[in-house]
Amino acid sequence: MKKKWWHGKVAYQIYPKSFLDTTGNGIGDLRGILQKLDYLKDLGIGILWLSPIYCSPLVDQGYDISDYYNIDPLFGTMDDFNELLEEAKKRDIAILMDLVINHCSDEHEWFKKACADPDGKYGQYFYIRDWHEGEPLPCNWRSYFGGSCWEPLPGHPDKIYLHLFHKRQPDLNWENPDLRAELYQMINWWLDKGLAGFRIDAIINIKKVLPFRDFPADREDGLSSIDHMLAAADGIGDFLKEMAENSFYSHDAFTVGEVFNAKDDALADFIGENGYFSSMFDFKETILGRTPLGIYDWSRPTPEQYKTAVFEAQREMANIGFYSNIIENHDQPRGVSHYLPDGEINETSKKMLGGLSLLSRGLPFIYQGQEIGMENIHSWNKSATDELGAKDGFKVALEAGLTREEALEKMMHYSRNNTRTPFQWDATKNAGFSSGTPWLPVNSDYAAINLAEQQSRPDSVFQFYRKLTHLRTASPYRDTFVYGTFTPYLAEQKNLFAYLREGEQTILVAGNFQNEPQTMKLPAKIKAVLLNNLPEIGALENEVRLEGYQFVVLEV
Ligand code: TEU
Repeated sequence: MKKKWWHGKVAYQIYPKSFLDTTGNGIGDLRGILQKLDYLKDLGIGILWLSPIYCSPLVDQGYDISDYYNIDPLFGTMDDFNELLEEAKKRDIAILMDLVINHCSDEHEWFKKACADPDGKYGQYFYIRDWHEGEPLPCNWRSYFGGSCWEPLPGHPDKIYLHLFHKRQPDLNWENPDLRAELYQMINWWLDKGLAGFRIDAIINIKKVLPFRDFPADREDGLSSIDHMLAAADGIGDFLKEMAENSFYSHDAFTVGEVFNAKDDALADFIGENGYFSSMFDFKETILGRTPLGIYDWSRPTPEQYKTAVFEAQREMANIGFYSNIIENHDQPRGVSHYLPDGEINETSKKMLGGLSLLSRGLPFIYQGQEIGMENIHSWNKSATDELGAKDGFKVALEAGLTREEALEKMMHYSRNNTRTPFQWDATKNAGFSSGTPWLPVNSDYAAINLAEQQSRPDSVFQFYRKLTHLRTASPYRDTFVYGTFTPYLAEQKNLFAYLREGEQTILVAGNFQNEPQTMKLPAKIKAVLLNNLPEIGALENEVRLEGYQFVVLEV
């Protein structure tokens, strides 16, 4: 495998709106990120992904871009951004922007021009169709945020346009070479500026089944999940290859795709040696327990299901490339609140979950706040359902017959706002995030869970994450963690999540994913204990006794 500059890094996702507010307007900003670069460096971070900071009406929190070439004044200026690139470079931190090119905002000038003249050049940048009241729609696809994916074109009662996400996020017509050329030009503009690469949003959606047609309805609304369409769509590779050849390859850019619905045999095309992307997120664990009926019907995975999904992803990518590993992002519940059983979420179990994820093969991404063990929102407030996904989920749940309380409880767990609450810097007002009123309330647990407290305590979750990143980036074991093989260990032993990383050394990584102790046979004698989330380890000649949620990293 050809070595790449990004292989040995640990990446970190910033959700700028909720990171650090330096102006007092309740919204995080670029100067806040600048202030914390040293903090991130100290944490061992080498790649930073910023969720969107482009100009946007923020209908979908920046995933609706109205100008790809400018920074939204809410977040700062282009000068701030240039300074961020420069300061990050000094610290050997690569910056990634979010590339949102399946759709733009309805406030983008392309869409405005398309509305002004649907038959002109910009009409071809979108999917616009003639339609008259009473006629069937071109297809019955359900938009991700609920309802039909067709909406009347503003100013044209006899025309409609396609939006797979919110109606204020019109889909871009990738079949049009002029549109594609315009996007590549924009991508190159950012890369020429010194950007290291991109996280690529919802990219699988760019290829539509054409001509539009219905798929089997999967809910009582008579609509069909986009998933059916994606499974039937062929030819996305031509677009992705063209994009890579026109922009990414020549810049040696790092790209990580948000790919939920890739076809089973497509992994090598996506992230293999000359793949479309450098990496893509492993969402095998993310989608566990989800059903097409809606959030109200979703259930949480057991530790065994979680382990099986990780092992499957590891097996699949082993000889192909590197997945990017996460336990959460800005669209998911907090990983500790989702994968650890209720009542068993504590610092020991949080360290175990983080350790299992960060030491797997692949590129680890830490989502802001994960390194201090931030949790889901604890008690309901407006913020839990005040986001597009949960808002629709709530409506669907009520339609399915759940009571208001039952529906709220479900949304509380899955609301995307769980991970979007402000970063908890310290125990002062608003967790030190803002001197004003935060755009989204701070999690009520901030007095107990905050960075300042954890920085001063050697056995904190934060200090444990530092040790994890150190093992991967700067220790004598670095190459084994980065390039070594991954082999499940005692996979059949219930609630034991263990694997071997083998390279120059042999390392056993093991977590006891339950409250009860259990014994684990050793493959060989322990040469060194590299990490342990408890003060001691019950080691005998051929086995170790692991306490509840104990996590150990052993050279054997
Ligand atoms: O998410 C894309 C996407 O497919 C999601 O709907 C995903 O299935 C779901 O969130 C999983 O819980 C991306 C962004 O990450 C998200 O924040 C945006 O809302 C969306 O694209 C539209 O740009």
